[in-house]
Amino acid sequence: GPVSTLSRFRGALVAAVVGDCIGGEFEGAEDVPLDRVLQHLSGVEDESRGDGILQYSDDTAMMRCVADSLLTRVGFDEQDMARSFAKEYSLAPGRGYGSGVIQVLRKLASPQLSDVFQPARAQFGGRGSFGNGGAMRVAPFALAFRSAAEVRKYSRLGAMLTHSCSLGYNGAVLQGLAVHLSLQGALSLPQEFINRLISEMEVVEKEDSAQRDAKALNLAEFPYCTRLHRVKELIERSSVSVEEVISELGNGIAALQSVPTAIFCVLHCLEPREGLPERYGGLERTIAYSLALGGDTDTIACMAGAIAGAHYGIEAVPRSWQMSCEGVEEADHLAKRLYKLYQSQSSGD
Ligand code: R7I
Ligand code: MG
Ligand code: MG
Repeated sequence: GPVSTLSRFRGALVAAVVGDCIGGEFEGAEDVPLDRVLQHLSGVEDESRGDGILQYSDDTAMMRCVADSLLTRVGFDEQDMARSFAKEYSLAPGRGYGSGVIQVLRKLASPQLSDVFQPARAQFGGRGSFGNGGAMRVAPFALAFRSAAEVRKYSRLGAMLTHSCSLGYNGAVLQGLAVHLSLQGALSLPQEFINRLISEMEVVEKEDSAQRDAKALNLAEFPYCTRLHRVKELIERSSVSVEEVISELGNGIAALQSVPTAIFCVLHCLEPREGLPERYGGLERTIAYSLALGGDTDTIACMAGAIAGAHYGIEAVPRSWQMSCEGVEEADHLAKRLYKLYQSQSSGD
């Protein structure tokens, strides 16, 4: 049946957490044989397995901070969000944060700090981080703001608290827009979905900062658009190997090597795929496929989970998966509260 907007909101945040928790198993693996993925997932389904709950990582920890800050401040407040990140890190530093970002999080804890964007700008010799940490936590922005323009603007600012390189914050913009479109049911027309993302990113990557960073990092102009065109080519093909996906799109910790990849995973798994159980629905296929790529599996599964969850809704996330992952109830609660906030705004577009 049709997926309600509330179900989409809950699906987005819950599937993101589930992707992070379930994906943690293979983080850093080169690529993962599908039977190992399926074995891991059947272990998760078997509630009697007794090896406890799968813990979430920095992806979920920071996403919760974003959601919580947007709700408490009824909108984006950079001071509050920065403090929330810093506090979360100081209370639970062992969640697997990127090795660069922890310096930013320590500086953000200082009460003397007036410009909360400054620590991020000092990263990596002054260019800022291009890691996927801004993108991995961005989903709540798409649940808090109604228009694409607002999602674009605040996804970028939210990412800039830790990622001042345009490759870092533009990855967050792309992921935020993907969740935004998916919440509106746009994945029922996959070609239009990807075309829409390409035209949005054409505008975003025209900016001077994007042009400059691409040059400084020896990348072709319009790096995200280039990858999205590759996504389009890959989904048009009847068969594509994991190796090709990894070499064309990447599976790494850089936003450029993981956000388009997550989008590909969702699009590729809209239909049944060889090697994945027939009983799997699209959301289960998406998570399983994300893990099989290896690399930054918790983050790719988290981002693909957010987009897919917004499309299929909460009903598509298996109960057994939800019960095996830490932080699912909290994510569901945050999603319900964001839904209320969203409903209370007049539609901006
Ligand atoms: O982006 P970030 O928050 O890391 C997120 C990732 C996710 O996979 C999480 O699940 C967690 O495992 O970490 O943290 P950063 O430290 O800003 O960036 C991540 C890594 O990307 C850094 O530790 C660097 O290895 C690399 N990196 C860079 N390397 C060289 N030059 C990011 N930016 C640069 C750069 O400019
Ligand atoms: Mg992580
Ligand atoms: Mg990761």
